[in-house]
Amino acid sequence: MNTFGLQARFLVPLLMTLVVTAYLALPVLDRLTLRWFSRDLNLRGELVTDSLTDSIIDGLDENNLSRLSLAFERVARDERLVAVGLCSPSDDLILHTKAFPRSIGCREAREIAGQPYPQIEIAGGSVHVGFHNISSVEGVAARLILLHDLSFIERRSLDTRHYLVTLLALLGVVVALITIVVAQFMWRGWIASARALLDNGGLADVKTLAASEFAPLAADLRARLRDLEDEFRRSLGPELEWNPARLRSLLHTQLRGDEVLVVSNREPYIHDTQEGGVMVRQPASGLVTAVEPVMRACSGTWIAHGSGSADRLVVDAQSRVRVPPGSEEYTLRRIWLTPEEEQGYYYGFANEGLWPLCHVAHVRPTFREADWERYREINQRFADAVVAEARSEDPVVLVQDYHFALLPAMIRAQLPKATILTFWHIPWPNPESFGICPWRREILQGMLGSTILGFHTRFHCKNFIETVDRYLEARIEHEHSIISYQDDETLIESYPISIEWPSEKTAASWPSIAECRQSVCRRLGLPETVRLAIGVDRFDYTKGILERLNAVERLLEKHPEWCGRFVFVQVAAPSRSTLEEYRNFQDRIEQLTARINARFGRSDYLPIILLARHHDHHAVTELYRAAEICLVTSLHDGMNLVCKEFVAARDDERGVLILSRFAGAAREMTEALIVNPYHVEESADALHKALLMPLPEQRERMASLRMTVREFNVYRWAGRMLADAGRSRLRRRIEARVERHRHT
Ligand code: ADQ
Repeated sequence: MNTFGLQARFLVPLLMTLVVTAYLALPVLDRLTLRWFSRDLNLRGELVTDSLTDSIIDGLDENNLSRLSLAFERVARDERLVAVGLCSPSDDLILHTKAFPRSIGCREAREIAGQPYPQIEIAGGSVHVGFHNISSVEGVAARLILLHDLSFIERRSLDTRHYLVTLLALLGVVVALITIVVAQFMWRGWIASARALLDNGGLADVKTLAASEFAPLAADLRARLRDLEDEFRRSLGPELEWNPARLRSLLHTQLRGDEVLVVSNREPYIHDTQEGGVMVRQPASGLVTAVEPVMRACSGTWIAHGSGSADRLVVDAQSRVRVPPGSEEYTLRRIWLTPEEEQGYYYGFANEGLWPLCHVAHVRPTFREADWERYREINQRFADAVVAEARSEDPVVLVQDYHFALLPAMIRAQLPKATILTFWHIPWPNPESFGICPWRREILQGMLGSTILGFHTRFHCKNFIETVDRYLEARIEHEHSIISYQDDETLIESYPISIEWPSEKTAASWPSIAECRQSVCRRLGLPETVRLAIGVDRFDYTKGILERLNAVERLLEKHPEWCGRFVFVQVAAPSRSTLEEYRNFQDRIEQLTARINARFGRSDYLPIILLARHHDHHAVTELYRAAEICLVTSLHDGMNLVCKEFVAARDDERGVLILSRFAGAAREMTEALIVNPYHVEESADALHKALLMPLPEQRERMASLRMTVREFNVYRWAGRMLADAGRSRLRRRIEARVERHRHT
């Protein structure tokens, strides 16, 4: 309701009250004035009687009524006195002035004068009747009738009415004006306070909120707004929701069932020999988590490095195998690499060169000529595989990540009509940082073979465009984020990656939060009262695991009350362990964990539990649901999917996410406690705050985070990219048709 509505609500009853008051008050006022005037006229009558008494007694004694008559006429000249009459003691009218009405006799006059309002209507209007004794020494000598004009009283009463009505009207106007002014001020102040609270939202300092008189109101208001937003989104319903069905329909309508190929280094399923048999597992990788649902939806071909020990055993003659095991929804085409090739292309150039080059984590990139050569060769091998797998001249090829910077241009050289979508899963640095790469031009040229080049954030897009501007002769349309390089156009766009939102069936299959907690506590030998925080990562120096452990140590230093009550569980899957940097990193984490545990641990308590192994999806979900806090403290991260998985697992809308500002996810997940992981104090304080966070605030933040992740899910990520690809293909088809018409 706006301020006018508010004022109207107040003013209408006020005005009605004034009207009713006037309506009731006026008759009372009339009676009151009449009584006052009656009293006044009686008094006046007494005075007139006193002044005439002597003349009357003398006149009666001398029987000289004509002199008396003259005296009466003189008195009756008073404008308020209408007539005068004189009665004998036996009530006979013996003398009267000319205007005395015939209808009134002495008896009537006596009767009327005895009433509370002694008045009577005569021809000239209403008159007040006074009946006064003229006393002499012998007793009552006569009685004097005085008829006073009442019309002036009516005039005065009318005047008084006017005054009263004017006064009430004025009062009404003044009160209305004051109300409007006060309401305006109050409304503005109220709105400002409410806005301030709402702007601060869930991130407002708790103390400020508590201090504010609006705090309870703001909480209600926010809850109501969230409900309204919920209702709104629900009302839009499936229209907005991205799911496999919508993605499939998009593939069929916009890409008309065109062929889709995915290229990534990591394969989505790894077959390993174990205990004499073959077992299959899914690797711990954000990329696989993200792209797998897309492939399931469009049943294409996924080309990847066959890295499992039993991979060759399960493929056909063309190195193909149908996956996922059991449901077999798409084809996995494996590419074989020798250990030397893998060393140079994957560990060497991609992970010792490009990975640290793109992540600002203060680890120096290493560039070796031999690694670069391998990288080129393997990119070419994958490009050849794409061409071999393609059944059409213009397939849609999704190239994944920094292992294949050269692939887009290599595919373009063989399949010029292909639509190539490259997605760079890691950050893109600024031109200066990227400039230290000896093959910077080749890498940029390779990437610009793409039709569409995607990054997680606009910031990474901007860095890439500036890098091209710095090192290549390219035309850049900043307005449309399009780079034209050697006859080809590349659209640079941001597509924030996400996870597959768990279906109702999946969520229903999860054990309850209490069961997850019990099971995790039992497994780790913890009391169920423990306050649990978790971290889930690959062992990678960009993930900020050391910084996280330092924050836990600082928390226990600053707040010793958590000692014995708080446990941090770090799940870390070994990763790239053949690289020295990664082995050292894992050692440092183990040493730091041991030191902190030695410092704060007791015989029955360790503040940090390090689980250095891969966990299956079920175990990771169980941990997400058991914990109260999830710590994501990446020093630099393209997006980070762990934080989104944690939020998706919390269908109880509880739990607190602590998220690094340097993860791409921080741009979307603003309701998390955002921290700078380099600032140990800030991270420790966030941990403390998370441990103390009231349940309503947890719910509020978590509900909002869940809404975001649910809506911006992986199908949307893929859908937006594929829709852009569809538009680009349509445009090229139309251009080709126009071109044909020109030549015919
Ligand atoms: P990653 O660097 O691999 O991905 P991230 O996005 O956090 O990082 O994904 C990790 C995935 O592995 C998650 O699905 C997680 O559940 C899983 N995982 C981690 N540790 C595990 C463990 N010990 N056991 C089992 N599973 C584990 C890269 C970029 C990211 C980007 C993704 C997707 O570095 O910034 O978000 O690609 O684009």
